[in-house]
Amino acid sequence: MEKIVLSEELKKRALPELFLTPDGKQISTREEWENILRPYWREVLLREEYGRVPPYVAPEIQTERKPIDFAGKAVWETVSFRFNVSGKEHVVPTQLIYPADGKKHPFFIYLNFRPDIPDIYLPVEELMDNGFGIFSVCYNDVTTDNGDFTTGLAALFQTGERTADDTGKIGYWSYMASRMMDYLQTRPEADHAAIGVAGHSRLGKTALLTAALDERFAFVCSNDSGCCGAALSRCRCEGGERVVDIFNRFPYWFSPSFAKYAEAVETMPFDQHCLLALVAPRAAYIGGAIQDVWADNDNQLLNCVASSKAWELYGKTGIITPDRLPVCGDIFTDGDVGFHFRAGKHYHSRTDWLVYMDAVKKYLSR
Ligand code: GTR
Repeated sequence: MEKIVLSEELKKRALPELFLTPDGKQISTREEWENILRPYWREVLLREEYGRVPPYVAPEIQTERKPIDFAGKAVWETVSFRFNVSGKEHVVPTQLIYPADGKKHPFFIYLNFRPDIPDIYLPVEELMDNGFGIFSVCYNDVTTDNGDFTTGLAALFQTGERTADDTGKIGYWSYMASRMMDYLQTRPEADHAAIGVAGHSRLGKTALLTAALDERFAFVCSNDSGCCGAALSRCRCEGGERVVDIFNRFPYWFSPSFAKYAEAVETMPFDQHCLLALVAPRAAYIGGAIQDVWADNDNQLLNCVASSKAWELYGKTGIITPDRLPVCGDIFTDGDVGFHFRAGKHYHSRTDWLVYMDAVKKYLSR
């Protein structure tokens, strides 16, 4: 069915054409996407928005089993990653929890605000009961959430003042998620083709970037990520966060090169549909909450619609949605791009997890 309301909304945003090459050619095949536009958008997003993520470094790994077993149903190990770059060291502690049935399981790599297990954002037993493993890291243990690039992993890679396309903090948190993926690939408890990444808010932005850059991730769940995450930046909705708002408060999440767009969003040669499209043909689930106006839910749903054509190139179905803006209670998870819109505030709730787990299970069984 033709989407009149949604396509009118998208027209107003005058987004850069997802399928138009820099030399003005319209692409229509998966090969052209993979050979020309996929690498192009990836390059643009790193150069102009998030900064270039640091080069691969192999960490030294140490594991230790914890005595807590979650009513006999799970195994909990701490896994520490010791990074050494030119004599500078940093250790990142992470938490690995998986069902104790000796079988392989799909996993969530979870970027969290706190190191706690369980956590208000991470209902561990619920995840175990649904057959998922969790590999969680506290973002401040990777590098602190501020403009100080002499902390954690940032200290190992950043020399002097940041300039141009030097990595922002989102890039460092994302880098860690990929190193966790490296390690999970060595663990027999994980179904290596069924590992996803999830995060909330600034870490939902990070989760999206991670899945966009690292094709080993089978799925991404980006909760309430909003501006510079799942929401389109052009034509923000009444009360929604603008690029200028985010850049003025959190310039260190991005590369310094992003500054030039803060007050000139319409000049950006990209928008967030270019990021979401990089996840195709894998699964992407976006969550919103009605009281979280700041995250611009209309623009989150519109991004799902705008980027879905990348899935269609693969013969897959992007988002399946009625032709209207979101209404509280919406759960659209029948396609490979999903969106849900729940009651309440900005928060990574059990309600969100239940939607994501259900969507991922459906996806993995297709
Ligand atoms: C807000 C920021 C949002 C969102 C949120 C969070 O203050 O403006 O973009 O990322 O923080 O991470 O909790």
